[in-house]
Amino acid sequence: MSFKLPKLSYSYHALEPHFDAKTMEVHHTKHHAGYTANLNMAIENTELADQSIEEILAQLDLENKALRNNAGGYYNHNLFWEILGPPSDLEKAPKGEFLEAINASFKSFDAFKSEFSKTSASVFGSGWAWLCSSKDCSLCICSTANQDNPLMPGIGCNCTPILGLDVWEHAYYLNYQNRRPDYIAAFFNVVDWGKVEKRYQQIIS
Ligand code: MN3
Repeated sequence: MSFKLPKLSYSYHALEPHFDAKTMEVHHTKHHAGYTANLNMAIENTELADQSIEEILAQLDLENKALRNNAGGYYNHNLFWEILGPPSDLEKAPKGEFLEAINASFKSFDAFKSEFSKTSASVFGSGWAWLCSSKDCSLCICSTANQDNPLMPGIGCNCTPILGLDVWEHAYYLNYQNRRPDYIAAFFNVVDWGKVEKRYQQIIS
């Protein structure tokens, strides 16, 4: 079995003006495709070849740099594309018991956005910011370097990601240059909270 680059459920233009089409296309067809190809090379003819990406990440040897970077890069981008959507066709805010969980963990949705933005802006160099959920319904924000993610053992972020923001320069430099805070603000216009809630429900159920 080998991993496949997922098709996006929207066009490269669909997230404009927040995420531009050229960045989306290069990000998906070059960066994500590269992680996918290199992940497949790293697991070829090993006992990992029949495992799910979650299984590979859960038992990852952090010293295996090729696997760490590319299994992480593959999973992280899958999640990233999944929770985005065209601004005209998405749920703009959390609702119901998911909103209650956000309020319980962060006081309010606005306070969550502010803390998540601060964490994203503070990642030094390349990495990701995450909103994670535990089985007890509590939520937390954390960040990881490079293509690491909270599913990797001993990474210091002990829960399951339901939303992630790529803060590598390749995710925003064409449109925003060095203005990462503007990119972070734009991100919130293209998050589909219905998709994030779906991931939340899978973890707590
Ligand atoms: Mn990326």
